Amino acid sequence: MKLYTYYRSSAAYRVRIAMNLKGIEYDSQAVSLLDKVHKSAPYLQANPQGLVPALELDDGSVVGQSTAILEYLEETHCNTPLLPADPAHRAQVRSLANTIACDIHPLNNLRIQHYLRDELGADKSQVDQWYARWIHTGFGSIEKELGQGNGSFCFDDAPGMADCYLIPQVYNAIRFNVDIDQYAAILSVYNHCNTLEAFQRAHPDQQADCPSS
Ligand SMILES: N[C@@H](CCC(=O)N[C@@H](CS)C(=O)NCC(=O)O)C(=O)O
Repeated sequence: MKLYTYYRSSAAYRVRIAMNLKGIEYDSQAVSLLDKVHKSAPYLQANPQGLVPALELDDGSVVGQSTAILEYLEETHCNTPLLPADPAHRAQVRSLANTIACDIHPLNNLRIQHYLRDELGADKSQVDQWYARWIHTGFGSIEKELGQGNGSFCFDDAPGMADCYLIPQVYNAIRFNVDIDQYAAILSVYNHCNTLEAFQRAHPDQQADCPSS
């Protein structure tokens, strides 16, 4: 399979973690958001949504949307499940993942930041304020949910689907200088997951398209 990815894309980072946890080999095709390659005709032909990531399957078809990709991988590579067996537990994990995928990430996406700045005239401090607002709203509830856990992973004692979403979102919050020191449970999971090779290999700094300086 071929993953259309960008080193700093947190949605692509989710998929990289999941593929590593599941031991799936894949080729990477870098799509530079900085150079607007995601809006180029060849990429739009492969993925008309014009977003990263997208996964080209073995039959040549291309799937966009990280959640759809993760569900596809979960269904086709069930030997290493990232969702718990119990339906109520699966719902809890999906609920955590959706807080990030639906309630944080789409509000802070690159195109939203561009829209705020370029079309609504927001300055940098206003965009930063917007960004931090939605991190704090989402992290506030996630922190309470994780506070009941063991501090190693989002759910139970193994890395799973919610960790695939949380770790890239924490990375982004740190990158955008949001003060997240108050979220002890989130930081505990973040630090623990980052000791694992599957998470380390998926890290933006380890990607072939990461600039050397
Ligand atoms: N809901 C989509 C979001 C994908 C997405 O927004 N990707 C970002 C990078 S993390 C992107 O391609 N941004 C380009 C843009 O905003 O123009 C998913 O989960 O795959």
